[in-house]
Amino acid sequence: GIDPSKYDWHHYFHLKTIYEWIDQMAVKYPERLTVLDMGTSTQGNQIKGVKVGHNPSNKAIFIESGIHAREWIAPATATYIINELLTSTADYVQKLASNYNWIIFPCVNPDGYKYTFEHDRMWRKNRQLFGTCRGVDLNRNYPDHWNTTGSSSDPTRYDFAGPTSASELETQRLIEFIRNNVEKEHIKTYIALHSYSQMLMFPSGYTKERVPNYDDLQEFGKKAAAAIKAESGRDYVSGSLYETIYPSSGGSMDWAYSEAKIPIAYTFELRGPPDSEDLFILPAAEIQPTASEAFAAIRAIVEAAAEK
Ligand code: ING
Ligand code: ZN
Repeated sequence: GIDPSKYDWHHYFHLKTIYEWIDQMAVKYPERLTVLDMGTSTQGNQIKGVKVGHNPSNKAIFIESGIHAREWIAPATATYIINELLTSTADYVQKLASNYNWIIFPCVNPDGYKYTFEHDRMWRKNRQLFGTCRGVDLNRNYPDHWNTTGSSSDPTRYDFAGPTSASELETQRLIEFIRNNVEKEHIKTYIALHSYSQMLMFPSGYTKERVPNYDDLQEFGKKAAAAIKAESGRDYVSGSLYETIYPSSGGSMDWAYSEAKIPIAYTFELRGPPDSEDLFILPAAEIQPTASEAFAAIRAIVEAAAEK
């Protein structure tokens, strides 16, 4: 690992370094940052997160990233947001930091993330063993219309939904954390970070049928896409997940929305590299602009929802 004081948004970092950086930020900002522990993964790695802000009457925004191991831009974006909330002197960021509590878990698939650094850059799933092959797609393992569309029962596949719904420890840890905290922390917004495709998607993933607050989610999504366009000139498409990317069931966002009843839920597909074969390998030079536009989109969603 490296010295965590060298942590920045011009490089991608190992799990260990991300966690050391979190611990260091907790020492630096003890009044505003609390380190959270979701428990351990299949291979015994910690699922560490943070809570920024602790006003008990504030609503909370929950951000999950790194559920897919190879999408390195997602954890990098999550740590960027943590850093902005703690260090930015911009008026609008300070308002976001004082008006909301932010619960952020940068790496909800730590075994997979480590594996992409040590063995296979293109690994997606967790590392659970099934005979001669490994891995459940954790974003197909959630208990909401599990394995009904856009997932596989074949453990050799990249979109293997698992042997049963919520079979994986990582899934169970997140479900348990949300169940224990959704009311206590007033979690009203759930954001899942992925790459690549430049999309801002809301439920449902498993059906084309519209959710009750479809119009609101569509409106906030359009405002978020406009915020990105204004910030970086990039075009992001917004819409329901089913209609925008591909039908798929068992995703964390669908579960958070329909089972945990978090009314504002999005999955962001962040940037991929231009003209490349390896669309998950975003050059490190693009971390900063990608993370910054994602934060602008989250801000737009949060502010649009507050006006309702
Ligand atoms: N895309 C997501 C995936 O899991 C998604 C899209 C999100 C599907 C939420 C289902 C639920 O396939 C990537 N790039 O991982
Ligand atoms: Zn993904």
